[in-house]
Amino acid sequence: MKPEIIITGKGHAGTQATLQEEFTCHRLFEAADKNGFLREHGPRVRGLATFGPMPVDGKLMDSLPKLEIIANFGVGVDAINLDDAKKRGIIVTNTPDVLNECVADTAIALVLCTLRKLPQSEAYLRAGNWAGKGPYPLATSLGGKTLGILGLGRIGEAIARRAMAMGMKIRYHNRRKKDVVYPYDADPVTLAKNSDVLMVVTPGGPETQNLVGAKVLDALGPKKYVVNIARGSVIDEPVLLRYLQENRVAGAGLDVFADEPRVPPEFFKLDNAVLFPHVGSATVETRKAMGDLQIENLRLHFSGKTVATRVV
Ligand code: 8YV
Repeated sequence: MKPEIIITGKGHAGTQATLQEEFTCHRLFEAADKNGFLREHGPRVRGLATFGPMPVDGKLMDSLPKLEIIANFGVGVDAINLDDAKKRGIIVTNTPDVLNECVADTAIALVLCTLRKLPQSEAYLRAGNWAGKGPYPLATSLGGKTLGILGLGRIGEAIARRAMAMGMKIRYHNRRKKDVVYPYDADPVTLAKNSDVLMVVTPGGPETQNLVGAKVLDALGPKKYVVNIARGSVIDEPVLLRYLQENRVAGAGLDVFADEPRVPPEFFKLDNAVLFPHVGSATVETRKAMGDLQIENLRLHFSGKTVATRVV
C-alpha cells in the first residue's frame, strides 16, 4: 500500500509526476470544496507535500489526524506554522543547499540590474529611443561599493563570494555574529548606514516581519539601494513603495513581494525599481534538485529512516 499524501499547490511538474507514481496523491489545490476534500481524504493522509505560499497551520494539521510529515518544496518554511507542527509531533522538512548557487546568481543579477538599470536601458532601446534621444543615461558601478548582507546564511555566503568577484566589499548583520572574515554590524540600521546596497536574505515569518521599514530605509538614504531575495514580508512594502516614489532611496531590486503573485501596480510605474516574479531558484536544474530532495525526505520517512533535511 502506497502512503497517502496531499499535494497543496500546483508546483514543479516533474516532481509532481514522481509524487504521483510513488504515493497515493490527493491534489488539494484542484478541489473546489476544500473542506469536503479534507473530510473525504484527511483521515487517511500521512504526508503533506507543500508547494507555494498556502498557509499550513494547526487547523489544517488537525484535519489530518494521521499526519506524520510535511515535506516542503523550498528552503523557506514561513508558510508552515512550525510550532503547531512541533506540538503535534509532525516532522517538517525543506530543501536547503541545492538552491544556494542559483538564488545567489539571481541576487547578483538583481544588484546588476538595479544599479546599472539594465532592464530599463533595454526597454529604452526597444522603444526606439536610442537613435532619436541618444545614449541611455549613465548608471551606477558595483565595483568598490559595499554590499550589506542582512541574513548571512548559506545563500548569503554564496552571494558574498560572487559580489567580491565583482569588486564589492561585504559586511553583514545576523542575530548572532558568525565566524567569518566580513565585518559585522550589530543591527540592521547600522548595516544600512554602512552599506551602498542592502541585500535582504533573512528567512521570512513573524520574527522578520517588516524588519526593513522606515528606520532602515532612512539609514540607507537617497543614494543607496535595497535588494530583496528573501520574502516580501521582511520589507514594509507600502513604506518602500513610498520611499521609491519620493526618491528617498536610490532604487530597489525585488524578487519577492508581500502578497505574491499580486504586486501593487504602483511599482510598475517606477523607473528606480527592478521587479522579478520570484525567480530566485527558478531553473530547470535547481527546481529538479529541490523536488528530488523533497521526494527523498518523504521516501526516507515512509521507509522508516531519518529524513535528510529536517527543520522540526
Ligand atoms: C521557490 C523559495 O520559489 O526555496 C524557497 O524558499 O522561495 C523558492 O526557491 C519556492 O519554493 C517555490 O515554491
